[in-house]
Amino acid sequence: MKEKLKAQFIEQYQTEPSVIVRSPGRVNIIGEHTDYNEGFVLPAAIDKAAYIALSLRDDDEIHLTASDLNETFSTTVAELKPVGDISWPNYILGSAAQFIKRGVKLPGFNAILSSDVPIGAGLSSSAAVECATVYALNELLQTNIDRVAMVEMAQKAEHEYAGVMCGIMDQFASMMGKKDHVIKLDCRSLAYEYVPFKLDGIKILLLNTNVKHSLASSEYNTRRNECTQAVDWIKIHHPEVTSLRHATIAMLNEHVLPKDKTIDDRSRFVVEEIERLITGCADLQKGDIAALGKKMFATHDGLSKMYEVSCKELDFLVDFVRNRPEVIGARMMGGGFGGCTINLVKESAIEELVKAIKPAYESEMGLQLDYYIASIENGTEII
Ligand code: GAF
Repeated sequence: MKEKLKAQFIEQYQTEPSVIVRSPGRVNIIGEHTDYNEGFVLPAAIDKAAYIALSLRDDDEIHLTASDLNETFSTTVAELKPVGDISWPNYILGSAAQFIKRGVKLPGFNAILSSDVPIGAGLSSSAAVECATVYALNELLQTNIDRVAMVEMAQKAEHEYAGVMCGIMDQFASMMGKKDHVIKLDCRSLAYEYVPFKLDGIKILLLNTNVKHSLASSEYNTRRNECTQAVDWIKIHHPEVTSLRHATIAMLNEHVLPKDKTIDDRSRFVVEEIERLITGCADLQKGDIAALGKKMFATHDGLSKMYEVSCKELDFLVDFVRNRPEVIGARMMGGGFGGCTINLVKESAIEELVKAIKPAYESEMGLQLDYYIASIENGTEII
């Protein structure tokens, strides 16, 4: 990838890139829609990544190329703003804009982007680009911003330039990932712990529905607002509760359920999911993978029935593997409405499983099923 990007950069901009950065996509073992509720998540960076080659310019022009799409985009630092009709420049421009917001004098730059994180697959292809851009610019501008602050800048890029009010999980996993470890992240304090994740004979199998329903980002923002509404109702009686992280089932029974069943379902899922993550992470640390796997199925059911962010394609894939002894756990992953399921599967049985599920999915849904065996890798780095 390094040599390929370098050659493309020279061809496009007639100079060598000053830096090439790799930033990975992510999986999340358990803990979905908990990050923006100040709960915990358990993600890891994977072997699929975005790569950006970048050089600063002497003027204020910004020239971008998406090499996989064969598209270019140009603007200037003075005119930096979100672009309406295409999405990929926004991840780079939004990340660059964060430097200006920090008072850094940003010159123009040339960049080439390439990525093998499938788009719309729930593997955080956009966070990977944001983290790669922030990291590359931090390096070249010598701004010495620490990694966690860069995570926050990348998250703001998504809020301000892509319009998705995401939590911090995806950018954190991409930037902070560690080979063969998952990250137990407290999204309130940003305290984190690396937990070993090397399971004998078990692999992470991602099944890509190849569908991304158009409501994904609007429904995401709606879920956030629904959680805020629940907190507002609880706060009237318990002023110390400022997020669902500190809500209890008893509080929901008393102050949310009588008001609105849907908002109760949403917030009940989140309160249960935070608990599931804590106990599921303890299962992992004890080596009780079967118990963790059961919780993954429970997470899927909650996301599907209470949080209502699944879809028929994701439900089909999870139901198909539910009673197969070779599948330890499975669930939809990420924001929802399409993308991948994450499956913990006995390595020796993966081939057979794929042979069975692929034609079943394709004939039932009329869509192609792609699959990847993900390995857990380090986070953002210069290559
Ligand atoms: C998306 C968001 F970007 C994350 O912040 C997180 O909320 C996730 O959906 C759901 O857990 O990936």
